Amino acid sequence: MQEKILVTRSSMPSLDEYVHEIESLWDSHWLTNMGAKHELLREELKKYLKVDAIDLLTNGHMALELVLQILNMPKGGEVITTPFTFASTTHAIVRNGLVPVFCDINPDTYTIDASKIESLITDNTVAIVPVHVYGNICDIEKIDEIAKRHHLKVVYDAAHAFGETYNDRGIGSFGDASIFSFHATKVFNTIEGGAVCTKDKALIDKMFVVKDFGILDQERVTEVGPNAKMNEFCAAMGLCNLRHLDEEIEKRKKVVGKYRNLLSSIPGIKICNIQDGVKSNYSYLPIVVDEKIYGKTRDDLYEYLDENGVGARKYFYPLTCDFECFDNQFNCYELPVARFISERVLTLPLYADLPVETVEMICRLIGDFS
Ligand code: T4K
Repeated sequence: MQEKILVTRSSMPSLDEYVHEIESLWDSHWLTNMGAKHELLREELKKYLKVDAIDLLTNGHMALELVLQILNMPKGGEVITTPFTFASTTHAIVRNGLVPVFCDINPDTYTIDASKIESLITDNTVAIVPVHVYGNICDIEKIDEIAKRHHLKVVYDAAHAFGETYNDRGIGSFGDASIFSFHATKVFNTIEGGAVCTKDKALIDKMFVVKDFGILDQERVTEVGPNAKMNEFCAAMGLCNLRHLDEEIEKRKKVVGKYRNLLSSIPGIKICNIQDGVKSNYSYLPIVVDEKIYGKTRDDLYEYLDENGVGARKYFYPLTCDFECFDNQFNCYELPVARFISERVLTLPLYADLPVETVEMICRLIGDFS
C-alpha cells in the first residue's frame, strides 16, 4: 500500500553531515547549557534573520511565554490577539496570568484585522500579540501606530515566518519582540527549538538568565524561570539545516507554484496571494473551501482526501477561544471572519521534496470531488 502523504515532512541534512557536526561533542562532553554550537547558531541566525539580538530556546512556545513574562505586564492585563492560531499563542498569554481579548481576522491574509484592534482597547489593555499566520505578514505599520499611540507592547508570534522579510527588513525586527518556532514541522528546524528576536538587548540578556532557572551566577538566582535552553544536538541540527535552507525554500516555492497553477481553475477553492513587499518562505498551503461554489464542504473534502491517502490538516480549527480548556471564560463574540475561515480552511501537504506528480494527484482529487 502507498504511504500516506502527510501535511509536511521534516527537512533533514544527510546523516553524514549531522554526524560530522556532532562529532566534537564526543571530545567536549558539553551537551547543553549554552555550549559552542548554541552560540555559533545564535550568531548565524542573527545574520540570516537580519535582527539586532536573538536568543535560542527549547521551542517557540517557551520563547513566547518567557518574553511575555519578561515584559512584566500586570496580572489580569488584557492582551489583544487572534483566535485563528495554534494553541501556543493563546496558552502563552493565559499562562502568564494575562487575559486574551480576541480580535477578528483579515479575510485575505487571515492575520489579525488591525482596523478592529482599537475598538477592543480598554484601560486594562497592556499588549497586542499578533500572529504572522502561515507566514502571511500582519499589518505591521497600523499595529505599530496603534501600539505607540496607546503605549502598548507588541510581541509578534512569527512561528511560521522564519526567514521572511518585509520591505527588506527581517520580520523578527518588528514590535517589541518576535518569536520563531524551529519545530520539526517548520521551514527551518532544530528538531525542537525556537528563538526570540528584538532590538532590546537588555531583554535578550534577561532571557539568557530566565531560560536557565533565573540563575545569574553560581550564587545568585535573580528570576523565577523554567529550563528552556536549547541543547547542543538541536543546535547542531540547526547548523546543518541552515546550510541548505535557501535551496529548500526554492523547492517549496516550486511546489507552491504548481499547486497555485492547478488549483486556480477549481471554482470555490481560494488560495492566499503573496503580499507586496514580502519575501515569502512558502511555509504552509492553506486553501479555503467555499461550499456554495465548490459543492462540498471543507469537512467533506478533508474526509475524501484522507480516504485517498492524503493527510491534509484543519490548521486552524477550532478557534482557540473555543477550546474546552477555557470553558467560555474569554470573549468569543464578533469573530465572523475568523469563524468563516476556520470552518472552511484546509492546509494541504507541503514540503521541499514533495514530488510534482503528488501535487498533481492531490489537485486532481480536489478537482474531481467538486
Ligand atoms: N505559534 C504558532 C502560530 C505555532 O503554529 C506554533 C507551533 C507555536 C507558536 C509553537 O511553536 P513550538 O513550541 O511548537 O516550537 C504542529 C507542531 O507541533 C507545532 O510546532 C506547530 N505550531 C503546529 C502548527 O503544528 P501538530 O500537533 O499538528 O503536529 P503533528 O505531530 O501532528 O505533525 C504534523 C505533521 O508533521 C505530521 O503529520 C508529519 C509531520 N512531522 C511531524 C513530526 C512531529 C514530521 O515530518 N516530523 C516530525 O518529527 O503540531
